Order: sequence, then C-alpha cells, then structure tokens
Amino acid sequence: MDYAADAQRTDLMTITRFVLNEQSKHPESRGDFTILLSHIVLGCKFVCSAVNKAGLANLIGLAGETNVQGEEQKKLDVLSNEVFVKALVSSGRTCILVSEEDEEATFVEPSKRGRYCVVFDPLDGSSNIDCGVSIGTIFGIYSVKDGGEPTLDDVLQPGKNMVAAGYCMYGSSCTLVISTGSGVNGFTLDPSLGEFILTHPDIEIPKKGKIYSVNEGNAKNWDGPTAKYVEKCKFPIDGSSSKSLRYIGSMVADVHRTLLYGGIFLYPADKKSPNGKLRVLYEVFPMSFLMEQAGGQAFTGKQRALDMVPKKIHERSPIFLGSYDDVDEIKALYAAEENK
Ligand code: AFP
Repeated sequence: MDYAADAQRTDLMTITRFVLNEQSKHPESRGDFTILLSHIVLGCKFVCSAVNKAGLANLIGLAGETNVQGEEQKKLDVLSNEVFVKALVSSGRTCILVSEEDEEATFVEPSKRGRYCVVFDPLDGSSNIDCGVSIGTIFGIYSVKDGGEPTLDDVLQPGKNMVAAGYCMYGSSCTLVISTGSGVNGFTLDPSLGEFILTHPDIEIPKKGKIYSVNEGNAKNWDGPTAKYVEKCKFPIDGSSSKSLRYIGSMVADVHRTLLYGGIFLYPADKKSPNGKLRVLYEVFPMSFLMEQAGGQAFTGKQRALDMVPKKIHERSPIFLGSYDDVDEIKALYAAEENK
C-alpha cells in the first residue's frame, strides 16, 4: 500500500484550509482576506455550475445588451457578473469593484465597505461559450491606499501593488489558480465535495518552453519585433527545434497551459489595435502577477507589465508573458529595435 498517497487522498487541503494556514503566518491578520476569498470561491462555483448547465438551461444566447467594449453580451456573462458583484459586495470586505462588464467602477455603500478593491473579468473568452471551449474568471485584488474615502486611484495602481491575483478555468475540470504573493497554487473543484482541493502545489513555469500562443491571423499588422519573434519560433536560426503553436482564444486556457507546460503567450499591438486587445486591470495584471510568481516574466513591448500605471479602468495593453527565457528573447528584439 502506498501510505503517502493514501494520506494525501484522505488529508484534503481545501482552499479555505490553505488560506487559513497562510493567514496563521500573519498574526496581525483579521481574516478579512480569507472571507473575501471565500466569496470569490462561491462565485467561481456558481459560474462553474452555470457553465456546465448552459446548454440544458438554455442560457446560451444573447442577452440583448452590449458591454463597454461594444461586444454583444451573452446571458452567461450577465449572470456571472451579477453573481460576482453580489458575492463581493455581500462579503463586506470590498470597497471598489471594477468588472469588464460594467462601464463604471462600483463603489460599495459605506455600511458594507471593507478595505479591498477587486478588479475582475467574470467570464473571459465568452465568444467560446457556444462551442464548449474552456472559459474562465480572472481577478486581481488591491488594498485601498489609505483610510480615506476610496477613489478611482485605489484601483489605478500598478499591477505590482496587487495583494493577490488568480483565475478560475471552467474546462474539462474546474481549476482555480491563485497567488497571494508567495508562489502560485492550483486547486481543482471536487464536484462531489463541492470543495476546491490543492492539486497543483507551488506551480513553477519551466524556464523555457516549446509552445508559442498567438492569434496569427493578425500577422500582417504586427510590428517588426513580434513578426521576427514568431518567425524565429517557426524557423529557429540556432538549429534548435521549432516551437509548436497552440491558440485557444480564451486567455485563461491559453495562460493555464503556458503556466503548466511553459512557452509564451502573446497578444501584441498591431496596426489596427496599437494598444493590443487585452485589458490591463483584469487580464494583463492578474496573469502577469501569476507568471512572475511562478518564475516567468511579463512584458508589454516597452516595460515590465506590472510596472504600468493605468490611467483608465478599461485600458488595454500589448502583452508577452510566459517562460523566463522565452520572454527574454522578445525583450531583446524590442531592445534591438529601440537602438536602431
Ligand atoms: P472574448 O471574451 O470576446 O471571447 O475575448 C477573449 C479574449 O479577451 C481573451 O480571453 C483572449 O485571449 C483574446 O480575447 C482572444 O482574442 P482574439 O479572438 O482576437 O484572438
């Protein structure tokens, strides 16, 4: 009998137990973060269940509304947003919420306020819903800057100030990956228990990977360094093997694979979208935070992604993130372009 494996199977590390363990390392902690996280987890469980039932419950389809980015909202987007906003407000631990689905930030009424600001995309990759491809929720958490009245400046902070970030992927299994600033851990939902169980402790991204992930349909509009980098992935000049291309078009799924297998995920700027497509606060920052915590890098084409200071809540940025050495290569190409 494999006693070690058996012990692991019967001594389950749930996400709540994990966070409580972390909390006990900070005697000054009042448990606010644990409470906030339990509300995020509830939102993820609800969305997971809704995604699984989508076909049955006739949830797929347009809700007849358009979101800030001018995209048609699906019923599941609307539902997920409502669930997360309500869960976060009722936690009593938040004061400002920024959601991809809402044009304006939500300032929580004073009686329900706490000290955390949460930025999130409740259902990222929604154009993939109808064909059953993995989609996910992405979130980042900041502390309010000081005890005064909360303002938008509390969420317009550089990504490096986040206290935690994560995503939940609704795929063949439901996986929650989170970092509170000391490494990255992954939990898988056990549907029979209704609990997220630690299945991917201390995730470290391989230093170099064999996969690149990008929407090559935009290639004709790319700038020089991006075009050169992708060319090198396909036709390496140093005699090494070419990289494989994998692109799902759902950031959570593409980043999850990159985190586990290594490689690079790119959503660069192009002539049509000089700032790229992905949103700084609730796509670029949380994923960059996780990548750095796992030993990788995240770069915008100009600077370390987490150093950016957003001016608007729905701002976009180009992003290159993944294995340390792979991101180093693209950084070198941008540096060479700059020195021309
Ligand atoms: P949707 O939510 O509209 O499906 O967009 C998903 C997304 O924001 C992100 O999850 C993907 O990485 C990226 O857009 C895909 O964009 P392209 O379709 O332009 O490749």
